[in-house]
Amino acid sequence: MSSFKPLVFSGVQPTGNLHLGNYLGAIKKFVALQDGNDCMYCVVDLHSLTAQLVHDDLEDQTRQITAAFLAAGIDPEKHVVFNQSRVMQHAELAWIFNCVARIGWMNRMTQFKDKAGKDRENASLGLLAYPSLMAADILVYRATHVPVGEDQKQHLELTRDIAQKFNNDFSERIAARGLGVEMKMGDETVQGYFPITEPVIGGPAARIMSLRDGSKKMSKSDPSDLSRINLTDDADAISKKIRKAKTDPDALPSEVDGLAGRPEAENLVGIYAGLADMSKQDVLNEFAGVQFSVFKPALADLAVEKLAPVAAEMRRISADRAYVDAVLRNGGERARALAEATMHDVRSIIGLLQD
Ligand code: AQP
Repeated sequence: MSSFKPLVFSGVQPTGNLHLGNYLGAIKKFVALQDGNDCMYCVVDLHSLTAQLVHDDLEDQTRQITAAFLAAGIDPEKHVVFNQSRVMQHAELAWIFNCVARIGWMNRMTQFKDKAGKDRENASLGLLAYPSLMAADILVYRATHVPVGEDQKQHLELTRDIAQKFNNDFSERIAARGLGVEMKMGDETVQGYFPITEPVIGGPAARIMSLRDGSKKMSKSDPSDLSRINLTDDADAISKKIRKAKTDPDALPSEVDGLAGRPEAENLVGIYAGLADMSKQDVLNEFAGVQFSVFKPALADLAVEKLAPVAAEMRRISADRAYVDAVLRNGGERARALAEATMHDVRSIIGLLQD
């Protein structure tokens, strides 16, 4: 009996300027995971329709995210970089998962509640079904590991629930076709067609907060541009936003415990740690007792040093539209072949006639 081949998958929506949260929480991890793993990184353009159907510049936003992947260091020769809508099998599997998942599961998703707001009845059906499409993105490649920020944890738990229900509901048919793969579930060894995917979440920057409000996550859709550092910000903008970041009047503590109840201070320490590849404690070892008037300029210098080369590379790559399009086309072809192999099995397991 075989076991699942390790495969990393993750996606980013083309819904506006990438910010430091996307970079530290996700893209930097994508780059690190390239060594020693097969990886698939996707611009999830179909997801971007769930909150807003009409976009003025979806094609360019898709190219822009692709340029950010490449500028950050993702190698499109060794790994697969593509846009979701090129591989129609994502949408096909999402429909099947809509029939696997329960409405109650979707209703519990905090991202749906946040994004739908008070006017839930008027939210798109796509926004409610978003996690089902996300599960399909991952499972159509039978990916085993998914690097994401902490805000996506609940969606990944739902992906695991969907995989498990599919494996259970179709267990006999999966076994009859010899399509079961062995995996560990706690102390038990079970068989299933889909892996129970592991989230890769963690580190000091798994949840970067708004620079204006330490209780809200840094987000593309925050109306205040001062709340986030965009990957395309120049040195002056980065320094200004860090200078204006909300803080408290106290000096930095010597221990991580001393950051409890100080969300803005904890956020800036986390950003420093994420940019410098240090732990929060390492940062405090260096800056214990220091006032924000000293820490903020040090953080701004570090942010400019780390982000300026990525921004410059993004501009260079974006200018070569033919190259970006070729990367996506080539990645789409590679992804489609893999996704179709899964869908062939899935159609057979379910009993959908096919050629
Ligand atoms: N603040 C954050 N801290 C750490 N990680 C974050 N991510 C997003 N915000 C933070 C991670 O970035 C990846 C891509 O996110 P996405 O574009 O697919 O969706 P999102 O989470 O909806 O991003 P935004 O910026 O918050 O957009 P809006 O404003 O539209 O909601 C994911 O891995 C995510 O966890």
